[in-house]
Amino acid sequence: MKTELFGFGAVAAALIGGLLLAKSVGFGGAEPGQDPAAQLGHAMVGAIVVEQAWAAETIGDQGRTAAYMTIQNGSGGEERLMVAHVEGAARTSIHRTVTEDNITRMDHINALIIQPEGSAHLSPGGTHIMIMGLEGPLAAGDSVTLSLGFLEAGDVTFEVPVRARMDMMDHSGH
Ligand SMILES: [Cu+2]
Repeated sequence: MKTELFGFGAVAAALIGGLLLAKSVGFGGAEPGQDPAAQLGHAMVGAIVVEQAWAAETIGDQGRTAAYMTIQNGSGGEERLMVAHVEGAARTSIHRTVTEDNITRMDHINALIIQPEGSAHLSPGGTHIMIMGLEGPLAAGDSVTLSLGFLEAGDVTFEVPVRARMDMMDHSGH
């Protein structure tokens, strides 16, 4: 009698557990990759993974800003970011910030090298995608369409969120 009760309890527990499991699996199954907001600023092409990409809001009507991101190269060979383009911008180029003798300037670089199994971090005050000649202002909450062209992996186009400038002490001009 006792064992039967135990047996029933175990079956009931398994049933309830199974239902809960089925429900949570079903719930989770509908989510991955379906939420466009979760994909903002993320892209994959070939062995390249771009993460946490964002563009800074514009200041006034100067029509220029910069985009930042982490680019991971999963291949065993060197990769190069050759070109970038932002929809609605006249010009987009790859810049690095250089400080010499307390003077900070931006240098255009022809290609951003990403080491084999390495990554490149584009961040305020460092290497960035310079966006110039924007048709209109960009505000936090907007998004822009960014295209990146890699020598080996090819091209990828994705949406990048526009965020407020977090570092107001950044003197690099954007
Ligand atoms: Cu720049």
